[in-house]
Amino acid sequence: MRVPLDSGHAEHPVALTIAGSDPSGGAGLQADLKTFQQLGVYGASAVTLITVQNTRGVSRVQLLPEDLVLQQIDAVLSDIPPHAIKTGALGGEDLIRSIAARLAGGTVPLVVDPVLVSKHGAPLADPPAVVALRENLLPLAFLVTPNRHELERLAEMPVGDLVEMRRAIERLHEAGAKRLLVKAGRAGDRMLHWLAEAGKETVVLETPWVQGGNQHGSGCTLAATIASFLALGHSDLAVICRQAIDRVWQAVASPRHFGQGISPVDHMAIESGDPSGS
Ligand code: PXL
Repeated sequence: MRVPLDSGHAEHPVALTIAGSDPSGGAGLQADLKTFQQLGVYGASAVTLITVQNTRGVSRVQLLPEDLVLQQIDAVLSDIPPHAIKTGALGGEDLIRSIAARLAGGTVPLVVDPVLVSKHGAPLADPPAVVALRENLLPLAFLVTPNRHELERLAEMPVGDLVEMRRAIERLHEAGAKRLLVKAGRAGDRMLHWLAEAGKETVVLETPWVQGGNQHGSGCTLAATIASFLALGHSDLAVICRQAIDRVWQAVASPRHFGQGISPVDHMAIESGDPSGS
């Protein structure tokens, strides 16, 4: 179902991603930049870590020095002020705390995709980094977009059923995360996301379950789509999330596949342009 978005305001919208590099182009900052571009948003990026991977797996993860990452962020912020910022894989505890200090007090919406492992299970954040994410970055976020595993790690509790999911979300609200879009899981032939805002009723967003499909980078792409809509000036979060899930899952279901492993999201299949129609 298509829901019209409210009309945007940024004439030349800009989004900044602070994320890791995926040379296969499916996830990480490459996914973010393609998504921004596809949706009519100028993309800037600061690289936090470099993975060596393709669609079949990850063979190396190299964190970049803290000062190098912070200098990239400063270079962009001081020259091309973004209308939205998105974070992905960030690296270690110290870097996460420093990035949070840089972003604190900012006025543009921040979408935090709390990436902890790659699609193939390679760790992209150690336990102290998870604590730093929860303590320092989540309270700054306009929206946090965990999947179930990330929710479990951030809330430090198992999430085996919907009651536990609600409790884990509550814990993250208590830790300062104002809004969460949780990839809640599969229910028959549907996939469910929960949009949870502290003090409000949870909104359940459904999309058809895609068997197989272009799943590599789907989380990054969803968060980047939401960041794009925010950069474009849209503000109704329930509508933004519904539109983003709709469009990303069309690209997951696209018949165009790449690579020999888990195919990346077909970013070119994301329905483009400002969806407000105005
Ligand atoms: O999809 C999560 C993700 C984020 N960032 C980088 C990745 C991955 C998954 O592989 O490699 C750099």
